[in-house]
Amino acid sequence: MSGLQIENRIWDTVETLPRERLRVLQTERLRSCVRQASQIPFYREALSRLGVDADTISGPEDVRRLPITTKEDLRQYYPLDLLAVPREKLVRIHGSSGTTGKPTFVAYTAEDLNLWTELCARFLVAGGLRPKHTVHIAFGYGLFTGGFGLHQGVERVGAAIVPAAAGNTVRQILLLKDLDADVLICTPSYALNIAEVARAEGITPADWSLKYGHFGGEPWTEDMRLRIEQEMGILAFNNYGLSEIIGPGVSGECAARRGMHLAEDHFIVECLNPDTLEPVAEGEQGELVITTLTKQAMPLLRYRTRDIASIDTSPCPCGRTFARMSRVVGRTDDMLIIRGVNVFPSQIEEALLRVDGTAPHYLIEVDRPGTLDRVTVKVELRPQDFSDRMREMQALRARIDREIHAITGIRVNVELVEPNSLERFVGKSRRVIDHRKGT
Ligand code: DLL
Repeated sequence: MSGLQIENRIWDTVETLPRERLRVLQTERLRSCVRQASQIPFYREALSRLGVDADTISGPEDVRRLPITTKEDLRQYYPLDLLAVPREKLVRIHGSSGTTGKPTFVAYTAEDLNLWTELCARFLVAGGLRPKHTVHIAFGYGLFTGGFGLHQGVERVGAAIVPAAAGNTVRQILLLKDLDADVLICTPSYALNIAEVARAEGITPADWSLKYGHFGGEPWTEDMRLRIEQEMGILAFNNYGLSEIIGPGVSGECAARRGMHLAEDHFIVECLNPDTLEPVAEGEQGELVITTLTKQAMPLLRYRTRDIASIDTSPCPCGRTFARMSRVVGRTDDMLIIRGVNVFPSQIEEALLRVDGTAPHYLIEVDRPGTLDRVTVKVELRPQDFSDRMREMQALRARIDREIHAITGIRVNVELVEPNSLERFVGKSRRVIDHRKGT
């Protein structure tokens, strides 16, 4: 663990609004959001079918009367048929990082862009960013919201930006060192990749000025955080968002790092049982369903994120009153059902990181040769632990198998592979190949 600590600073006093006043603000905004959404024929019809009139909304709970929106709805109205403003009001269009088929787009008015910038500044400051810092952004700049979103947030705070973008890891390390970056921004898997290449080049944390990392865009575990912090000598902060809603900035960690504060003044976030769409009890895991309260160009009502997490409204020592979401444990569409047991790739990652001698690089392959599912987990060894001795390697495999079984309850085939043999990612990682799909 790094010895660094950060001072608690709050970007916007609204973040400490008493929850009773937050309710009032959310209620007012929910009414205006329903009015704004009514500009879109799709929502106008759905709202009138459900008999919802903005004036009858009396509290944030009334969000439950609104229609649900899914990714399929966005696909159906491709490319930009869910606009609530005339096209000439748009100033930016981004897209989701969907790996299959057409992307889904998100459009911004000038006001939306300003909001997005503020939300990114908010979590960056909560996680230690100060105007004196130099920030290295190794996210892709493009349709993906990571690069531009974080860039705008850092600019708003007034720190210096090195817009390195993703890729060419050796060069990233040169820039990080020579420009004395204090902060690294990228996906957690790319941070690990950078750390690994730096180590191979003989660089230790003493050789650079990095102090903080802001990582997001994909699920990662607490053990992964520890691993990145140790390798880089930094404090690592988690931040969450999705392009359909606005991009990064939906939530982020404060100095206490006990969950990510949701920007509840701009979003109502429900945590629902994905099968019944009923709310789960506070602290229990469910699917996050988000309503945008203030977005102009593309307001979304009860958007099913498919992300599984829990929500905690208990007071946080930092003084912010906004609820915190847990890490995302996985996505409903990433969840593997293995012989009837639900398993998230993040659980396998957690198990692997508990076994000394493995690198946090892995690939999960699932197939069904006969009638039973078979899972193979390919795990990369660290160069120093790679051995010719059969007995040592077998003991390591057995340890991995035991940890995976303890966390997931399933037995898998563990295949140890050579150092540096699995694919490395500069953006979001892909850890699962499910051969059962499409069969
Ligand atoms: O990944 C936005 C973003 C960029 C967030 C950079 C944070 C930092 P999309 O490409 O639309 O947008 O992907 C959104 O990524 O639904 C989650 O499944 C996942 N995700 C994003 N942040 C986290 C996180 C951006 N901190 C999808 N932990 C979301 C876990 C995350 N999953």
